[in-house]
Amino acid sequence: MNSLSRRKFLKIGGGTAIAAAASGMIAQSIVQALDKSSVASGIQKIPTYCDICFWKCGAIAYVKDGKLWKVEGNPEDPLSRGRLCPRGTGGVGAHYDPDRLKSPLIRKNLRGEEQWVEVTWDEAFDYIAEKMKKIKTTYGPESLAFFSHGIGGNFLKHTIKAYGSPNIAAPSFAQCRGPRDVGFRLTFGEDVSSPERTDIKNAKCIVLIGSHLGENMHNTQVQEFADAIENDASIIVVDPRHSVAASKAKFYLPIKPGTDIALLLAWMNVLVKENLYDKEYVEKYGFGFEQFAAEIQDYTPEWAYPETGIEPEMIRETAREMARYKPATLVHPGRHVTWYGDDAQRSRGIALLNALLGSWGRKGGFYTPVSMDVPSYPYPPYPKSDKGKVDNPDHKYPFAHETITTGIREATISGKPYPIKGWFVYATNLLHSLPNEEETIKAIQNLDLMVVVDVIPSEIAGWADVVLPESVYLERHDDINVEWFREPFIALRQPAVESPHEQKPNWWMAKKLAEKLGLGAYYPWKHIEEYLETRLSNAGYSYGELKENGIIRGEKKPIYFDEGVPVEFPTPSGKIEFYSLQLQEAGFDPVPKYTPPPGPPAGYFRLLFGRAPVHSFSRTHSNPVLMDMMNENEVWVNHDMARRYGLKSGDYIKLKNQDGVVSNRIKVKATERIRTDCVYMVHGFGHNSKMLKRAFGRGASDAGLVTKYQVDPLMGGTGMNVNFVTFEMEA
Ligand SMILES: Nc1nc2c(c(=O)[nH]1)N[C@H]1C(S)=C(S)[C@@H](COP(=O)(O)OP(=O)(O)OC[C@H]3O[C@@H](n4cnc5c(=O)[nH]c(N)nc54)[C@H](O)[C@@H]3O)O[C@H]1N2
Ligand SMILES: Nc1nc2c(c(=O)[nH]1)N[C@H]1C(S)=C(S)[C@@H](COP(=O)(O)OP(=O)(O)OC[C@H]3O[C@@H](n4cnc5c(=O)[nH]c(N)nc54)[C@H](O)[C@@H]3O)O[C@H]1N2
Ligand code: SF4
Ligand SMILES: [Mo]
Repeated sequence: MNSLSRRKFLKIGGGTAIAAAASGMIAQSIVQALDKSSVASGIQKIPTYCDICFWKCGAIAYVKDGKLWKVEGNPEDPLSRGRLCPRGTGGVGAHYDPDRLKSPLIRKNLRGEEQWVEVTWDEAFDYIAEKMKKIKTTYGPESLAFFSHGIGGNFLKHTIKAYGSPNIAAPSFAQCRGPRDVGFRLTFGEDVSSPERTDIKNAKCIVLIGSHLGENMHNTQVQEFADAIENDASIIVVDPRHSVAASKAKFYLPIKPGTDIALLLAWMNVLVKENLYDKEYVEKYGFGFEQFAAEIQDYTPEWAYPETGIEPEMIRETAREMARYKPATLVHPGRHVTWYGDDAQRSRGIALLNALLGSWGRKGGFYTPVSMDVPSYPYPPYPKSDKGKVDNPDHKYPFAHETITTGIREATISGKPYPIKGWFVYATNLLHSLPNEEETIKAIQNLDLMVVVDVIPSEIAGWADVVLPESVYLERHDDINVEWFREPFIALRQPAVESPHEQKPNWWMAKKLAEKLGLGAYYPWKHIEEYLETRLSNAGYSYGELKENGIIRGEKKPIYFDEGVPVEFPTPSGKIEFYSLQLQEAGFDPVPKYTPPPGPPAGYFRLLFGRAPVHSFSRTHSNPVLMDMMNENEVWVNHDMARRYGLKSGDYIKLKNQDGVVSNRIKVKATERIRTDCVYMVHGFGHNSKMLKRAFGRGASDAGLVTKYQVDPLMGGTGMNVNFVTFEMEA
């Protein structure tokens, strides 16, 4: 790829100079507009790490004359390699957002009415502590559940564990990457974790199955993807929509949505039949290969063609292309994989395909991540719960290895296996992240206590009894990030500026609340810096050095089997499980099987959704810098379909789903770049929280249309690509 097209790719996809300059300028004008007074003169550079998404890129915050000026990548940081994605660059907008929560609030009227009384922190904690004590004495401490997303939840999690609840969940499992991790665990005994252990930069062939890198802006992956493109890696993209990544592909396969298992089986069939797989690797490390080969022998490309819409010759050619570059062929495991409810088995199919190509543990495939050894803080032990967790009664989902958010929601509605009476929600907008809003609201109505910690008046905050305003990441310390990555390092988040109002950091809230609950013994430290210093000095590192540089890097270690990484597969057989007895014993298919997904009714289209490069989930639409770059979403409609419905790009319509739910108005994008059987929109828009002045009513919410979901029987993940929409024209 020439440098011009690389730049072009990064322009659409990446941490570009252009986007960075633009947001820097916008940020600067906001700084000037919002506050002309100057506190201190000169420029300070404070290293920290980003929190606009959960990738945790090392950053440097610039403070000019006492005011936050801009954020750039920290060149010392292995994740950002000195460059942030456009969202990270726009992170300054989080500090200057005029719609931020300013002080603790207690609900005045009914839940969800968004009527508040401003209170002091003391009043807020007294209220919460009293209710928490009551829940504990009446129902037991397990009846309070904690939802969080991201490293900021660590200290509150500690308080909740000290209080005695094991019910702690994040949407990153059952609404995101859970099925993938289960599929890989069942196959290799380990999961791909986050950041993914994908060796994108050394891959010679990369297969993306709905992983829309370039729109999905996970920084390191996008930078490595650009490197791979520059090194002429062969790219194969499978997506019903011609994504940014697809525009870089040698082979683009516009698959019929929901049929990826059929394609995976056919690919594996070709690799085995044509003897193209890594025989030596499979013989040495594989378990049950013969049974596996027998199971897949009928899944020919001709069989897969009517299911997937992908021509048999294309299936053969792409299988051969993968084999040509093995073991440096990376079939990307994806991340947000909760699509159709058969997701753990689809992910297992991806794991098996990688196993045939010998890419696990090999350069250009999956490396073995390493980390520094930093012991956790020596806290007193937590109380034990006799009741156990509430989310997965009788191990209904036998392979769930994390807590299922929607399982807690179900228990909150039914009161079974035991009642849940309190929700403590930290940094997760459950109304946009869990499927079926109505069920979430029904659960909330059963609660005696609902607390939300947020930085802006999000939809979920609107349903709280108590809202606690947090300092944004550029104003606070958090736990250190001891990352598992291709090289070991530790990163520090530390404040660059003060919070503008009454906002406080999570660690402060967690400690204060614990003290009000009589759990002060769990907080032997006075300030988080004492905690950080203890953790680092116990590990033999200098907190002073970390403060100075933001990053401490360890020595590089081997990360591939050929470099001496011990070859271990922590599965029951100790090998790569081509045939899974674990699955068989639990009553599931030991090798994935394909069941066609129900298609859209006449006049309806499957609703698909994904990411925009400049926004994170539903959390950045109040950020003035990022909203300046994109302030509403569009619905992609195939241009022939658009013509049939008399629609053209720029028209506004509403989307109505199979259950009669109608969205906000949304702009049409008529395009050749999507199949005729589906439509696509960016997730996270369509806010209806009244206090979000800039974001309110802009674009439509995919979450609102996701009333139906298909639960994964292996692990309880919620497949959300099972909703269908039709068009309602504007009158
Ligand atoms: N319909 C639909 N549902 C989805 C997805 C989808 O694409 N479509 N994606 C799924 C995926 S992959 C994931 S990972 C999840 C993500 O789900 P969530 O993590 O719930 O993502 P958000 O909706 O952005 O909610 C984040 C909340 O944290 C708040 N916040 C931001 N910064 C801070 C902070 O510093 N402190 C505090 N206390 N709060 C903060 C934001 O204002 C926002 O309310 O959603 C899943 N659900
Ligand atoms: N800018 C930005 N980047 C982000 C995030 C963000 O909020 N903003 N969030 C991060 C997080 S937590 C996650 S989990 C990831 C999510 O990003 P990814 O894991 O890369 O992708 P998904 O959101 O699962 O899928 C979206 C893509 O899948 C395609 N697709 C839909 N149905 C099918 C199907 O049946 N088959 C195939 N083959 N493809 C299909 C869609 O057309 C779309 O291109 O992004 C991460 N990166
Ligand atoms: S990927 Fe972007 S938003 Fe996420 S942490 Fe890195 S710079 Fe921040
Ligand atoms: Mo995610």
